[in-house]
Amino acid sequence: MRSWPAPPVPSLPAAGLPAADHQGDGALRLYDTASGSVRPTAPGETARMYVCGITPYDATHMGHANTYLAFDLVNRVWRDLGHTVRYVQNATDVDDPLLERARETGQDWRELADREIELFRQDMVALRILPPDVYVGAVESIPLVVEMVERLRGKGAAYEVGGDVYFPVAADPAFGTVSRLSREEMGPLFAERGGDPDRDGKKDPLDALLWSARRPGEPYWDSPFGEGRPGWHVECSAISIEYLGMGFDVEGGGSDLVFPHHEMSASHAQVATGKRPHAKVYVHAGMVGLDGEKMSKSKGNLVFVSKLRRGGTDPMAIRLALLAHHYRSDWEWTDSGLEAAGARLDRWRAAVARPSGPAAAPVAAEVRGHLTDDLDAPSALAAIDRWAATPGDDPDAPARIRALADALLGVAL
Ligand code: 5CA
Ligand code: ZN
Repeated sequence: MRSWPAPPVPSLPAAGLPAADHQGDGALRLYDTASGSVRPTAPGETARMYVCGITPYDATHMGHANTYLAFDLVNRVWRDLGHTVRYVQNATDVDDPLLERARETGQDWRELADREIELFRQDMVALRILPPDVYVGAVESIPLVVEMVERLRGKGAAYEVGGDVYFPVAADPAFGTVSRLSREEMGPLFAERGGDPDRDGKKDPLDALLWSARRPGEPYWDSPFGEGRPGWHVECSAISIEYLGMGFDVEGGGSDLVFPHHEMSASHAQVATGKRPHAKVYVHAGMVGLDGEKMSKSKGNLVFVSKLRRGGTDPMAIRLALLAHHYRSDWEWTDSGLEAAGARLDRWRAAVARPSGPAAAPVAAEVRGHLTDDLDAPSALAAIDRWAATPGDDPDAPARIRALADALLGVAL
């Protein structure tokens, strides 16, 4: 599938040491859900990242934008540290919610998916989110999924229930190590997030669907285990290991994907390949809400990026409104937050239009220090606020701060 065009990224003076030297201190450190601690990432020259993409049945809302922005910071910080970044993202372009929405609204599911993916691309371009190197849909990845299910079947890690194929979680001794949840905690989340704990014939209520048998009126594909379509978790397992291999640096998504999605994807991949781990670090962005509830397509309480853009909101103000919150916190979208971001954008633009300002190098060091420390964007913004509010006589500083905000924060001034 087509990705989207990349915005230019200025390279900053005195950017990081060669990537190979970033073993500890200088490295990007991120909170890892699986270990419950902040850990250094990407020791190698190439940093490899997989981020779960949208299910394209509605437009990009602020929750999505916040999650993709968090991983855009990871991408930008790694590049600044001298890494080459290999970034892979999927789009779940066939799944229950998409087919339901298409049915309800009388649209062709493929047209709905294509249209929403195109709108997502435009939103990502407007927000200056760096594109994935591989942007790939579930439909075009069906041969990979079939191959993966075959591998699992070959290892005795798949069984049939009425034509559907399930993954027995008992096959993975490491099951549970991504989310670190107890079985009691897993049950309700599994049911809430697409699982079917009560299905008769399953060996364990938590066993996950790998392949869903053909149902009347729904799209299907042929496979050695019958006509049907892929389960959700196996889509991200198959795509991530095809394009990144096992043990890639970061797997990312919103915190609603910790369990079951990232847990199951890791288990499928680990059992199919006999290797561990699926990802070295599992990183999760907080949930953005509106009026006390998680913003979600199913709840319908949405603020869309495209709608604000059409109303004339500067996408850089949207970006700053999101960056004002730490990526791991749960927070509520408000009009006043957006207004404050617009005012900050005006202040920064006025400050970089000055003939001179305070020296840029200490600000760059501060911004880098905050971002490498688990992406502390709010503190990075505060450092630029202080620069903007202080007079100075360095004539090079305004252009340097402009490049700094662009390269590391993705904010074009
Ligand atoms: N296609 C799957 C992932 S393979 C999916 O979860 N799609 S989604 O469209 O529902 O969400 C896309 C991304 O946005 C996911 O990483 C999800 O965790 C994140 N996300 C969804 N809602 C919110 C929210 N309210 N706040 C923050 N992130 C969110
Ligand atoms: Zn996913």
